[in-house]
Amino acid sequence: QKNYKLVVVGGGAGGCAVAAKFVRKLGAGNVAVIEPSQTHYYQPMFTLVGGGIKTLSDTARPMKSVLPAKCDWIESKAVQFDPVNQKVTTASGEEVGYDYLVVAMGLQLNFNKIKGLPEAFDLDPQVVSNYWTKTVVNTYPAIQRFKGGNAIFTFPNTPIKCAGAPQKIMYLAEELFRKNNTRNDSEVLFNTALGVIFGVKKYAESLQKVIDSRNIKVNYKRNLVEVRASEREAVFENLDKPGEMEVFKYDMLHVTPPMSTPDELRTSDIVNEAGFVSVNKDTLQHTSFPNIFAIGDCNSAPTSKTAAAVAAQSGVLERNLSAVMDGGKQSAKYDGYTSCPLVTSRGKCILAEFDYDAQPLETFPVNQGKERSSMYQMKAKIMPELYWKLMLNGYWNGPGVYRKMMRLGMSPRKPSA
Ligand code: FAD
Ligand code: UQ1
Repeated sequence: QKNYKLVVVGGGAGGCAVAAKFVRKLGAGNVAVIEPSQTHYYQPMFTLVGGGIKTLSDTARPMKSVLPAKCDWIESKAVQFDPVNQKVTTASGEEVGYDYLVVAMGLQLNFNKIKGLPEAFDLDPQVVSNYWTKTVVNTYPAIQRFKGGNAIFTFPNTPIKCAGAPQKIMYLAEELFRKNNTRNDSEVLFNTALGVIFGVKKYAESLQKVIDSRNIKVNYKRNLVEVRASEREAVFENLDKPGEMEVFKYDMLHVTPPMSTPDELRTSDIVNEAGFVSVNKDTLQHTSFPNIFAIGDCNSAPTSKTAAAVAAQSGVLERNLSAVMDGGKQSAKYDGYTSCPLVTSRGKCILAEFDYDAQPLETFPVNQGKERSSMYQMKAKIMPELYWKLMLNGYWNGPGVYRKMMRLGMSPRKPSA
């Protein structure tokens, strides 16, 4: 059995950032990353791939190029966690011991929880999903093939990553339908398992205006349970009347799948009842095992799951895990910061930023509840650079410091309109 001072499970957004930070502290040979995938994807760009603005290869880099050179890369899946004996077992049967463990395994897409999926992706090219690398490339062609009828966009009844993404692609598609002169012959529907359009009042109000002005129909408490590709029918359960089904005809269907933590994690001893790694929401330390921390989509911190949240968490985790390693007191506290750039058209974006209390926590000295081209440029041009160059190298802890700087010399409280 090989032993490391620190083992990081997952080489995604959070895993790379944490590994980079700690290999600087602990030195070469002391940090290992367990990660099975050969490719690292910048998932926030999938929205723009589906919208025909970027390509899948724009989002991809070889895993080797993003993992810190001084870390050992264990190229396999973690399949078993033994927190008592401080080791992780991989799919290839290797046992990896650790003093400290950081879990950063993200979320698993559960298309198979919907009857008729994933088969419908192969049977009907008008069934697509931005969430999966195999299907994100089909979204734009499906939009361009659409000649009218119902275009349905779904939101599942589980926590998901980037809760704004299911509607961002709808806005991009609706705009293309107008360009293609098919909008008058079509209905654009957002069938969501939720009861609100967005969890933060300020941005929900902004989005409702977009929805009204663009004549989009929202059906709340509708959960996709089946896709009948041969009939082009999508079956939704009415969550207000459990067991009652409603069938919608579709001519294009964008599916956001139910999600959970990966099976290997969900069935382990380090998760809560919902399957998320059970952490203290302020410190990100495990609630039972002080030498375990978790970052990002797979942890139990009750915030909206985004790369922006991962960035903010990475700074908190760095300080607190360092304190634990050095025998000091944990001093950093995560406020739940998360951000969702709500792209509403090619060139416009509402930049939502908020905390655990669903209160806006905006970085820029403008009203971010408005659709802005500056925020679109930030999302499309600046964010990718920031992600690849700073965040994955452990140099981006979110915009918290800049937010505080922007406020200096300005009014202490931002006017809300
Ligand atoms: P991930 O980055 O998903 O990484 C998880 C890693 O764990 C993966 O590399 C995976 O291979 C690995 N793994 C899985 N199972 C195992 C195992 N058993 N053993 C070892 N490794 C394993 N965020 C934003 O901030 N802004 C946006 O605009 C935005 N838009 C999005 C749009 C879409 C369509 C999607 C899909 C996501 C979007 N996100 C956005 C969310 C963002 O991509 C995620 O929140 C972020 O990547 C989470 O980081 P993570 O490290 O927790 O997980
Ligand atoms: C962010 O930090 C981040 O992670 C790198 C994202 O993911 C790509 C984001 O989309 C956003 C909006 C942020 C927040 C950063 C700023 C400058 C507001």
